[in-house]
Amino acid sequence: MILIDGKKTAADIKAEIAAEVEQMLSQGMRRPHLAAILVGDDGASQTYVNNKVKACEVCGFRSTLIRLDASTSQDELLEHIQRLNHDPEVDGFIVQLPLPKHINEQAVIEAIDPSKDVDGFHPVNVGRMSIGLPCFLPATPAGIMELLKRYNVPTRGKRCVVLGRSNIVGKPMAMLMMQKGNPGDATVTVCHSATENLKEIAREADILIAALGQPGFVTEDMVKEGATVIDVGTTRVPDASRKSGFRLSGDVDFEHVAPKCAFISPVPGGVGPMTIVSLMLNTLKAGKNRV
Ligand code: L34
Repeated sequence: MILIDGKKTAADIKAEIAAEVEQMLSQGMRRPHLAAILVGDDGASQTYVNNKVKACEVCGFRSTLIRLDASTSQDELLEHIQRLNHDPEVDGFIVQLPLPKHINEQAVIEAIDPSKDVDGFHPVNVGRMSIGLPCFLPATPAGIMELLKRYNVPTRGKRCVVLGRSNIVGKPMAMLMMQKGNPGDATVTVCHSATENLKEIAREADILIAALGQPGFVTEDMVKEGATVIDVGTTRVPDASRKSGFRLSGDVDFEHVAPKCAFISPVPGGVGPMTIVSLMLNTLKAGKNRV
């Protein structure tokens, strides 16, 4: 069993990005600049956005964090987005999800200029990805593709099963795994809450990608011997023995599943850090496109 170390891989890539930024600066280009909008005070979102700001520092990027109160109206948020769309000093920006219930997420995503949409959530980028055109790839699926590539996990002709059909992970993940190339060229099945015989389907997977947000959902009996298992779940589970009062739980029962795997990614330290580094790669690309 080989442990897929997302934390180390992300650190390696950040060092590669930092070196590239130094080169850009020496050529008279300016630092890539990422802005992030965080609405409200959800604990997990704050952690993720803080990690993004820290990653910008490591990469040598400029970053701007815009914190808005949970009561911010949709119109106010759209005004911030318009300002960032038109700010020539901002290369790319994100609006951290989820948003408070009174705000329409889709309207917000569609307001972002696709050329600054470093989350890759705008329909223009989603459409371009689906037909293999240059675009910003969504960070979590892109990070998983990078892990499969760097660990030389065979994907061509392999059976890939994706658990979950969200717009930000499941759907784009399936799309990338079926596309031509390496990693890619896989035969993909997507399972969701209405899937019949999910266990049997999961057991056929050479590559199993769990993105449901249900702690411990993937048990030993759902995994084929020698499979590669990628755990996307990061759910905060109450844990009185921790100072924070919670621990992070993946969608995979790691302890019992890991011994059966060729490769497995842990939580934390697997996909999460790669999500952040993919955002850094998109920001680097946006910065280069803009100069
Ligand atoms: N707009 N919203 C937008 N873009 C995104 O790409 C995200 N996502 C998801 C939630 N909402 C978003 C993230 O940033 C999930 N996500 C994310 C980012 C980072 C981490 C996990 C999820 C992460 O850093 N995980 C660490 C542990 C962090 C902790 O201590 O809680 C890990 O090792 O898994």
